[in-house]
Amino acid sequence: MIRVGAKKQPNLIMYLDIDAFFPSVEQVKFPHLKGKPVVVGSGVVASSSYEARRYGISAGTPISRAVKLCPEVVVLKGHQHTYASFAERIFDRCKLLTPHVEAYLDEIFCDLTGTPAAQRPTLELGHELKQAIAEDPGIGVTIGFASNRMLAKLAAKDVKPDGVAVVRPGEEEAFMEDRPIGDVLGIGRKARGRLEQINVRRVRDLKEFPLTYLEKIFGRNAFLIHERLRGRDPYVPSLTPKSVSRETSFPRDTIDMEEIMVVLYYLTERACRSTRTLGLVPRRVTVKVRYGDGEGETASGRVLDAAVLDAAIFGIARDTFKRIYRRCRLHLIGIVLSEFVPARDTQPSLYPDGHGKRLGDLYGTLDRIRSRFGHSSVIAGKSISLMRKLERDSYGYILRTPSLTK
Ligand code: DCP
Ligand code: CA
Repeated sequence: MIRVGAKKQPNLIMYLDIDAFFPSVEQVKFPHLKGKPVVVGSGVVASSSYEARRYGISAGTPISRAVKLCPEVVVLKGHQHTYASFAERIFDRCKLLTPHVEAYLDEIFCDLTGTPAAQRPTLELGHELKQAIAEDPGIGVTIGFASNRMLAKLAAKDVKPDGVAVVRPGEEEAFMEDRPIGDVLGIGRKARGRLEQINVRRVRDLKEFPLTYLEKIFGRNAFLIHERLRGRDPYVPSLTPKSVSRETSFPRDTIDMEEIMVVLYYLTERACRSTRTLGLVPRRVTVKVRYGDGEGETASGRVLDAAVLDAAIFGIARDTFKRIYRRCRLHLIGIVLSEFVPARDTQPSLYPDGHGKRLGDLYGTLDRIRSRFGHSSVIAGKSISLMRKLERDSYGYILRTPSLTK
């Protein structure tokens, strides 16, 4: 339907990046480290707290040099899985605003175009989200808003750490004008070096050149670069993930079927919750196993019905697992949900007479409780024995390997 006179809402992308990611998590877990110089890494610094940065310590600094620069620096080895579960909690908050997100390690792009959030004053929205994350899980983040991904990220970069920034519609070109050419997405170190040799350092300098010249340097990316120099970014990748997976290794390789099933159920719950938050329904369930001898296998099953419910997905995962399991010591198990369709396009026909709707409401409520209080705030009967077997903290069971949304 074309609505005459209806004004198209401008695109709104939010970018969020966790400040000093690894050390910030350590400072939440060990409050006595708050305000202290902390680095995480072995050999070299992977991530440095802002307190340590004041001594000139940054990512890539050898630990030995960091200790010389600041003898009282606290050096930690790091816990990948703990960091991943913190990031997941922060990203879950973002996913309440939109299902269209793309996350990497400690940063997330959220497409808010057309959502209720986009109707709110942008800065207010950013500060509110930041405040919520500062309270729980207690970490500083920086947020940028703009009409495209490149600008949202650059806006955040300018106000790091602990900032919120907006590039308003119409201000895009001016925002880029004075920036170094290295800020333009797609201009790498090599091209930058070449351009700097001919004294082209700022976006305004490179804008002087015609597209045919840009083609000599950037080949088929020339048009993209031409647009980005003007603050436009025509490249819009799909922000809907292709798959959501959760996997974990066992504390000890196991053949205990009960333990394996409990872990698979738990992983299923985590993956299902994540896809529900995204407003998606999977059409394929893949199970991945790796044995103690390093051999592995994957197999998948199709979801025939609108299986939005954990139990239905688990049934498929369990059957798939049983088909491939070799009855020897299992080292790792994982579940991958894929071939998504939007939840609103499906009818929950699994349970007639309103039963499906009631179950759907129940899962919605569970998801909301868990995104506020951590996954383990509500434990399904099947998962209870897991509490004794897996490492756990108030941030949910900690998966021994990180989870992925791709
Ligand atoms: N990281 C790493 N090795 C690198 C770079 C980064 O292991 N060479 C990890 C550690 C960081 C995380 O990635 O905590 C995120 O990288 P960022 O560049 O976002 O750095 P920080 O989050 O530490 O700091 P900032 O506050 O600048 O975002
Ligand atoms: Ca970061």
